[in-house]
Amino acid sequence: MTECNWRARSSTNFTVRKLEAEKQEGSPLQLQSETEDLEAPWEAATVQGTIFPAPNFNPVMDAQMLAGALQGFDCDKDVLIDILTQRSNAQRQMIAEAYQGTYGRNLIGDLKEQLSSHFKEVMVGLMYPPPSYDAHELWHAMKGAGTDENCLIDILASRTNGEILQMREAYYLQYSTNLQEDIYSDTSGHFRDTLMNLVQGSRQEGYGDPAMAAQDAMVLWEACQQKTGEHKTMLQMILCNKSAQQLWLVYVSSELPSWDFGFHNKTVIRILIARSELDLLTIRKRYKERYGKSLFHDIKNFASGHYKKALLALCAGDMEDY
Ligand SMILES: [Ca+2]
Repeated sequence: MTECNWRARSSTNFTVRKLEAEKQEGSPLQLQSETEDLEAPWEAATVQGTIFPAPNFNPVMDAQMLAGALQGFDCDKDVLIDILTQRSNAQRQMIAEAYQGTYGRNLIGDLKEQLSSHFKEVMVGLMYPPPSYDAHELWHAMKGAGTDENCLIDILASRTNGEILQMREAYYLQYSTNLQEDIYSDTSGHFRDTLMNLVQGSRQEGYGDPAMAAQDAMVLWEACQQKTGEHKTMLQMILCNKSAQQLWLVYVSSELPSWDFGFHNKTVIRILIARSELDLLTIRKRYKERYGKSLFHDIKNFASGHYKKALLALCAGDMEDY
């Protein structure tokens, strides 16, 4: 049976410094035992991801397969999907190192060059360590005119305090600018107050009660819809006092109905990539409970081609029940 991969995310294996070509000596098995202590049994019982470290992992062999797929006359996208969606993020980092070591080329660069559109977004997104991916998403949510408010709330409300501190560091390293300052200048009013609170990374932690989350979801949804400021106190109380995991349930429950009115590709990609090792299985269950159709079913209907295939692989499951 699969088990919760919470510990993988709680660990510091994903620090942005991994980007700085730090040599990775350990095997995935060592990575797990090293962080064993961080796993709390009640978390394992509550949340479950869909992607796990591949057994018998060989980064050099994966790098060779990817090179073959990327450098051929016609890029073999199935190989990219089979490898990149079936490895943990930590393993993908090792593949990128092996790729660089063997071919002297940057894997993200080659993926960007060879791929296009949403499929490219998924494959490239999978290659970022989580804090860098968050930083990347936040940057794009704010750059230029306007703000992708959903993206800001999604990321800041669903990450743990430790993850927020790491994303701030990654943001600064990648963009040479301060995340708090960017949020402050790109937003306004109560929404800004809330985000500024969240980005402090000093909230209570721990997984919430799902029934409470459903109730909060309604309040939050109303608050977001009306935008009159009437619910601002409630909204701020929820966002700033509840734990990240509780917030995530609130967010998932309140935000996903909008998919009924159109498939918001950026949101779908971001959630599937960021949550696949953490709680995507739990999200799938709640999605099905709440909206009647499975996430798998909706992706199948809305997406197409290799993009669809990659999303379904991350979603990992075609069961009718969820
Ligand atoms: Ca902006």
